[in-house]
Amino acid sequence: MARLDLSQLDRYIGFIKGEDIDRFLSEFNIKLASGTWAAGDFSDRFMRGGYNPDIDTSIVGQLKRIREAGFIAYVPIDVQFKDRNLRIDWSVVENVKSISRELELKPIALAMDISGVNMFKHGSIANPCEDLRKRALEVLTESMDIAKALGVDTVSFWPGQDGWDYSFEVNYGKMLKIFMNNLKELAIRAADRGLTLGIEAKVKEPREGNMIIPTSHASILMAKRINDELGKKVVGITIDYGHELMYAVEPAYTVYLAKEFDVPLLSIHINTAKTHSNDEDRVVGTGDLWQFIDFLYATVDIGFDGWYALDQFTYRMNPVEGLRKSKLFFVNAYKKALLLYRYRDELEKLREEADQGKILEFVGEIIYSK
Ligand SMILES: [Mn+2]
Repeated sequence: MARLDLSQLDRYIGFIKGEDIDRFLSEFNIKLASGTWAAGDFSDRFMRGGYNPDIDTSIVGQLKRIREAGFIAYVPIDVQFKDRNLRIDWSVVENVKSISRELELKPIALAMDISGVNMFKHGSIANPCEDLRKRALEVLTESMDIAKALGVDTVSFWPGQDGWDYSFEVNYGKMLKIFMNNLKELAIRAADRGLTLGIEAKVKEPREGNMIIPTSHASILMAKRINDELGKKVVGITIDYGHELMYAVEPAYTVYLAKEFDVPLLSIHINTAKTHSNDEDRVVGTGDLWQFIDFLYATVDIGFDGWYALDQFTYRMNPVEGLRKSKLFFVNAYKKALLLYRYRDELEKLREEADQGKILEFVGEIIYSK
């Protein structure tokens, strides 16, 4: 990769910490942001009142914590700018813009997530009720106005409640058709506004059966078809590392799959989950390190130059501490990916020889030392 002078890696021997963390990110042009939701508070069905009930849970409080944790960029959620009737509260938009300037924080995309709006508990643009589908389309279109006002060029849509809990609950064919038609309509509206539309897959949760986009294989297929029909690349995907592990695919493979089918990889959500588990959203880099570094390597190898955004829920940790730890481990894992990439010709040669022992030793030496 021409833009990187990988010989500079020699300056980062051992565990990167302190001021070297930001130096590393800027030196290698790595873009790291945080979702506002990752700054807390966090609640679940066991602790409905939240795990940190004393913190400021407003978007302003979240932005302050993201800044305090040493971040320069963030991704907000559309509903944070809307009132109970889902009308945009422009005073919040203006306030967030001014606080962002003050904190020197930059919004880099807008997450569109209405899965927490009770009215849409049976789904948004694939809701069984036509009136609610129309309303969801309207609400999401209005969200694009927020994106424009914030000056971001990507909206990322995660249809968490569109799906089913039980076998036979829905006609999958009908639901898919409705979803695809409305997704295309959303894409057209995004394009009209100069925005790209990201879609994020997840196999389940909150839906207990499947979500309408259960895997990135499906999101790639959906994006591809709509882009082909529109004759331009409006729809891309967001890969959530933990979501890939939920259905036990190789996350690095998904990165190459999007590339192979010419579907834009618009952003990457990072966190940690166990294979075939729930969406744990734990601190980055605390799981299978080989697999995570392999994933980061894949993003470097395909030339991904977008944002990695923390999508985590560190329930029993102070959110600022959780964000800091993820940044710390992300940087150190990324260094390993770059070290491997520096010697990629050698690695590729070993791969061609199909000598597993040599490949493992080559990779292992970098992962376990340096
Ligand atoms: Mn995510």
